[in-house]
Amino acid sequence: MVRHPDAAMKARLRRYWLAPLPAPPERYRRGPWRPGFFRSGRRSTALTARLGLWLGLAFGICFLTGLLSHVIQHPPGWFWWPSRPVRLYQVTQGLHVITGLASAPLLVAKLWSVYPRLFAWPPARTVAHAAERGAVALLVAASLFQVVSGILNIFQKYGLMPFFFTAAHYWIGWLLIGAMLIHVGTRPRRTEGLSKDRRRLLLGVGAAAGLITLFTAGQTVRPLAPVALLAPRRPGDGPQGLPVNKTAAAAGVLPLIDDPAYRIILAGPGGELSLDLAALNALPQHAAILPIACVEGWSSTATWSGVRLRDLVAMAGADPDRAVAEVESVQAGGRYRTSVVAPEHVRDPLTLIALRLRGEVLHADHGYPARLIAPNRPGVLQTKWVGRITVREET
Ligand code: HEM
Ligand SMILES: Nc1nc2c(c(=O)[nH]1)N[C@H]1C(S)=C(S)[C@@H](COP(=O)(O)O)O[C@H]1N2
Ligand SMILES: [Mo]
Repeated sequence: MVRHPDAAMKARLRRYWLAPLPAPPERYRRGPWRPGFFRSGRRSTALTARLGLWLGLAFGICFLTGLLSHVIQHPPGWFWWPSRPVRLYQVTQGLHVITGLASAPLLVAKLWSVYPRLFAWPPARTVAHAAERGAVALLVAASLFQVVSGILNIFQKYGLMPFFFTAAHYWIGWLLIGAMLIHVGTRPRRTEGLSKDRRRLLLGVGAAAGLITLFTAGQTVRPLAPVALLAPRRPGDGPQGLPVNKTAAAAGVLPLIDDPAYRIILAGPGGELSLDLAALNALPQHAAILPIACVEGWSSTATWSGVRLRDLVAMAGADPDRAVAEVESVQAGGRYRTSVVAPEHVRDPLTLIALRLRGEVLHADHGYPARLIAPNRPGVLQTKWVGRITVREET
């Protein structure tokens, strides 16, 4: 019989892939590797599968909303992000953190339900089996990393993370999703129904997830603010009833913003203008009700008022319907001292260089003398203590 070369190749690959690996000597089979070491009647494939389904959904939502947050902050050329609905980012990032937090008890329960398999004997039966277990190990590590690093981030425990959170969390998000897809493709199928006992356990895990949500969602869902006992921030905390991420003192801007020589330099095709506070106040003032929606998952809405960015863009000699503005803070350093405002947002009449918050002059910590506030943007892009605006027309 003549074999097709392709088939021969496949057969050979299959042989290597499924070749049995030698088992380690029996005398190493000690401790948790002993047969019959684990006995809990509650562990079951049905339970594991259900937990996995919920966890998979939660991680899927985290991945998509996280990726969205990433491209909004680092827009690739093809990406377009609208300025309306004004609360869209508030919702997607709120969902990211809410779902992420709710996934913590699911992850703990899932790991508890499968950890005896860590001690399978023999550790790897075939090359395929070894690869599958490797993917699971990666999945477990990446899941723990995402949930733990995410929680440390929202509680601002940067000292406990000796790496740049955003980059690590972003790349491990990809790793997690990749490992999860492999796992979904190779996992054992569900075989049994859920016993009463296991159903009760599942309910308990669901209740834990629900309580965590109830006690944290108030950082972005206003009606739940009074019970946001576990949330790092609540919408009404802080000066002028709004939380602060970086204070004026921490940013080192206090002497600069109180200086009578404070100006906004407005640079554009028409040249450079220097606007002091009196000049800014003499321009037409407009109000906008907009949230600050921090990437860390808290948000708070207030009435802002000040000068429309599109009016300033026109003063700089550019067409406000197709201009890009770079807004820079007087802050000397820091990752968030500048942000780029794309045409969609420049054009929007709700995009303001705000001078007031809830009718009062801005508090120093909220960006006095002037700060950017625009609809549907992450908080990190709402630059405080504005010192320069550079306008160019899109070609
Ligand atoms: C308790 C769970 C989680 C919390 C509290 C959390 C929190 C956060 C926070 C605060 C950010 C914003 C980072 C920043 O721009 O400063 C973020 C971004 C992100 N998260 Fe999570 N996260 C969690 C779980 C996950 C999971 C499970 C995934 C993926 C499977 C994920 C994927 C992402 C991605 C891709 C980003 C964008 C990173 C970037 O801007 O470059 N997160 N997350
Ligand atoms: N210049 C400057 N602007 C900044 C920041 C900063 O560190 N420096 N932090 C940003 C972040 S992360 C958020 S969430 C908002 C918070 O605004 P608020 O402190 O007025 O609530 O300001 C943004 N503007
Ligand atoms: Mo933020």
